[in-house]
Amino acid sequence: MTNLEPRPEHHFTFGLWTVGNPGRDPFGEPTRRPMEPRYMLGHLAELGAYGVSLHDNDLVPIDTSAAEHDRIVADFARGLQETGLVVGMATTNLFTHPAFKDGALTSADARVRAYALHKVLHAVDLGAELGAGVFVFWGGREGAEVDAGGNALDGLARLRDALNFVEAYSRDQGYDLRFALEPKPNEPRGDLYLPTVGSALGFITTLDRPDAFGLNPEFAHETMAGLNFVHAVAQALDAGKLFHIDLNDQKMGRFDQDLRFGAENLKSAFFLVKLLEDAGYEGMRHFDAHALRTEDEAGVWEFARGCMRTYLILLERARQFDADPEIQAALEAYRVGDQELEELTRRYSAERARALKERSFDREALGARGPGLERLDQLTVELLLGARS
Ligand code: GLT
Ligand code: MN
Ligand code: MN
Repeated sequence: MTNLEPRPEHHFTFGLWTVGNPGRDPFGEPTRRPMEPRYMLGHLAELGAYGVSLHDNDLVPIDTSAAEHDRIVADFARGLQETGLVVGMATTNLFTHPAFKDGALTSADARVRAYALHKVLHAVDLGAELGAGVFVFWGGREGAEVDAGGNALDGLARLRDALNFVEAYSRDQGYDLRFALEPKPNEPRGDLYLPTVGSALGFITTLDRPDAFGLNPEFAHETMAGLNFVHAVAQALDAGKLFHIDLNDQKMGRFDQDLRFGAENLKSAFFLVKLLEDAGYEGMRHFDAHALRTEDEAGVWEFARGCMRTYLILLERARQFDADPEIQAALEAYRVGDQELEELTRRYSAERARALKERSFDREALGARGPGLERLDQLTVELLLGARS
């Protein structure tokens, strides 16, 4: 094992709401005491994190006066300076207050929409002031339990207007912010709008400035929908839209568990780390998860340390995968090249199309070939289990 100590250059960040999660669930009261933001900064810095992310109200309670707001923000900025941590991402809490019970930016009530937009503009100011590079939109209340209100289409139009408004405001202020949509299929609403990475990618193309918007996909969210998170991230990368990522874990088909990274689907976590690193992803490795409700504060820091260690162990395994001669030979054998055919199919021309149509193929031989995936996958499993070191 090489050095598994997290370092700032790994870009590991945690939401204030993640390590600060007090262990409340729909059936039970909190099991842990709330922690002050500055206290969390100290612990995260000690563990080797690079920074934090926050909702407006993770730092500044919703009913704070303007003077008190400035004092809280200045105090937090001092904490950042002292610990060397940065704010990687900022966002707005548009889901806790009852005003948002039937949607925020997509609400059918124009007053709620205006209040939500007002809250986002202030959160954008806060994010810019604290140096966040990415601003996230997670539409936790943007959805419905019943469609009798007919909001599905109108909701998208309202969301589009709001996102365009916020982006134009940010540009007008000269802020250096990129915006990232975070899809989720359900919870807390019965159904959320923009449920998957694919839906969000499609929606972004309808915005005034699609270049300013990307994705903040979350492992748990695609998994809840029964989708393959590695594939979803690959699609976001392919579109140049992976602005940020929420790393955690999740059993398929359950409530949003936000488990410690790698706690459940180790193999997917491995291929995800490999994908991010191979693609040269430069953004934050952001953990949006929390300690189990069973845990005390010591368990919270174990959880945070565990997220980062598992990422680094998987990163080391990815390098081992690349250097393992047997695995590389199996991969080489899996990928069958054919220079002539590749040349013929690379780019359309009338001549190539004609030549391709005239070719005959040995369908039986193609169908008879075993690509060796059982062996390749078993080698991967053995590597992950430490049986190949
Ligand atoms: C909330 C949610 C997360 C989002 C956060 C951003 S808040 O905890 O479960 O997935 O990323 O608003
Ligand atoms: Mn998230
Ligand atoms: Mn989640």
